[in-house]
Amino acid sequence: MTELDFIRDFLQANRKYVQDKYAAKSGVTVSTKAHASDLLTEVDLTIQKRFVERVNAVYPGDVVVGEEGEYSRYPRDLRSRAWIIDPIDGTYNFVRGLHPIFAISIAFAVDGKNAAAGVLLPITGEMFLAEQGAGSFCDGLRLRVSEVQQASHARIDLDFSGLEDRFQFLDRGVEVLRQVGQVRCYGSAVASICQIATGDCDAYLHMNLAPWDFAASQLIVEEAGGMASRLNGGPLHLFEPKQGLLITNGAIHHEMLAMLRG
Ligand code: 2AM
Ligand code: CA
Repeated sequence: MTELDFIRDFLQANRKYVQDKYAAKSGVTVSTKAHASDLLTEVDLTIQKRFVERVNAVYPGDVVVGEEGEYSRYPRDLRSRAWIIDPIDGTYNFVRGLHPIFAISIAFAVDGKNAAAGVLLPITGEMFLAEQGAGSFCDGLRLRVSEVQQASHARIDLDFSGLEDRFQFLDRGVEVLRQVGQVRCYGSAVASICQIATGDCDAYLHMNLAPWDFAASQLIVEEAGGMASRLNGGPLHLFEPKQGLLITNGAIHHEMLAMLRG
């Protein structure tokens, strides 16, 4: 079994649990984290706990990095075999049900670099899988980014974690709003970034994301021919403190970078 098989099996095995919880979400336990709209549910905790148990059983000694609790820290040795999980990305969407756009995101990294990745959108059932150097796929179909060449013709997605991110966006990113063709804001970094890989979206911009928010979808986009960087154009390394990132179809990357201040 490869690491990609392990990821696929875990996602398949947990889809029904998440669907059932979403269908009965008024009964799901919800608490808050950093601020009143930073939510945590029993589903986030259960998925992460199940994943840790599976990794410990199949790959003892591997490190798990996850959004919740004691797992939200980086490997002591960055060369370790590491699994990076966001048990539910788009937790707010899950809880409010305004838009059933949320995802389970899992990446496997060696030496601080993504090697395999899987993302499941439990409601639609779409599953994105990628392996370094072997392309990315959604439900078995090979993915390719869009050929949009100009930001003025592009659809870009944005998200904000909280108020501080919005203020930062006003300082650094407001020129994007003046220049790009279409703007969307869905509240799930993982789901939006995967849409760049399918060619439906051309860029994603966020001022402040952690590795579990982008690790898997970054590989999925890169393997579909796209590009990822920090907001200053520098490399997007996995285990760095939370900060901004830009992921695009590649063709509009430099034009988008030039719109960002600071
Ligand atoms: P999450 O749902 O897993 O928290 C838009 O809100 C995007 O930013 C989502 O992908 C969300 O991931 C992420 N995000 C990161 N930090 C956040 C925070 N403190 N509050 C809300 N969303 C956050
Ligand atoms: Ca997240």
